[in-house]
Amino acid sequence: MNEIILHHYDASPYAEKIRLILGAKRLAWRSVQIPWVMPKPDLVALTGGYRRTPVLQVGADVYCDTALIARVLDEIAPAPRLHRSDRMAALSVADLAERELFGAAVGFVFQPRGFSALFQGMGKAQIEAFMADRKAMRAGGAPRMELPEATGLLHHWLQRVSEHLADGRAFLVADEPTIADFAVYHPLWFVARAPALATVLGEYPGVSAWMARVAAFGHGTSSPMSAEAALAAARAASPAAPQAHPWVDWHGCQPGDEVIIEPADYGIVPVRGLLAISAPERLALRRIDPRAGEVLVHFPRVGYRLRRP
Ligand SMILES: N[C@@H](CCC(=O)N[C@@H](CS)C(=O)NCC(=O)O)C(=O)O
Repeated sequence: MNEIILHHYDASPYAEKIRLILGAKRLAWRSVQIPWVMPKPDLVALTGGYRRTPVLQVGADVYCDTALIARVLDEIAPAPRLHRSDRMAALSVADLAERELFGAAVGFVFQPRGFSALFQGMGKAQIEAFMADRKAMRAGGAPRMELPEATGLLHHWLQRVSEHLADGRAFLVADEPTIADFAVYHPLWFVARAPALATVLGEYPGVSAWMARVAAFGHGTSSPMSAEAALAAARAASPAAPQAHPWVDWHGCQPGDEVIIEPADYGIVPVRGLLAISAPERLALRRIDPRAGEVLVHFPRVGYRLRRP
């Protein structure tokens, strides 16, 4: 099998979600560090425009969004299986955490006491570039949550998780970890990274103990890879056969139609290509890039828009 390549940066909570899943599954992977802000020319050569973090690459298949990346990792390494159709509670908690808790954590950390951790080691120009980049990334999408609402929602989640864990269970939904554990964990990890704000977690010892159990999965075995080597790996490989996925269509599209896919919430950069997969849960575009060669760029269906150019 082609190597598992994660394009990410250390401070990204969504990347931490995937690094921990790689750890829980004891996988070996290659680590490509990407910039925090645009431009990201090497990443975009693979994705066709998608700029969010992280992105998973397996040969010439490029997977955008952690909702899909987590499912792909379940296919590559089924134990522990994080998504099970008989565990709808796990899937629903994960979806809700991505929608509510992540926004609350970001709104909470974006306060002066959080900036010191977020911007550690950055100069004034870098901080300004970061703020301008994130403002541009949210243009046309959902605004960042205001601090009082973010604080209230964060406590709401912490209280709820704390009460849920009070019966002594090890993980949120089952005896083993599910996708719910990783989706709830990564926003709290983002809060925990800011020492001046992490005290909020100390108010919920059961949550802190559960966080330690999730953190103990570690990150698997990673070794660094350059962006150039990742592009060479894409050029050397062929994308997986799209026929493995059933074709369902609610857009009036045929295989090979030229379409655009973009996130529906923020970081809305259109990716243009030929529709290759239109399955119930996922979409993929075929594109040819001068640096990456022929690649298949995959997206989850939920949370993304498909339209004609
Ligand atoms: N729904 C996406 C959200 C990813 C996301 O928002 N990632 C943040 C970093 S944690 C991001 O892309 N920030 C801007 C950037 O890295 O350029 C996913 O699950 O992958």
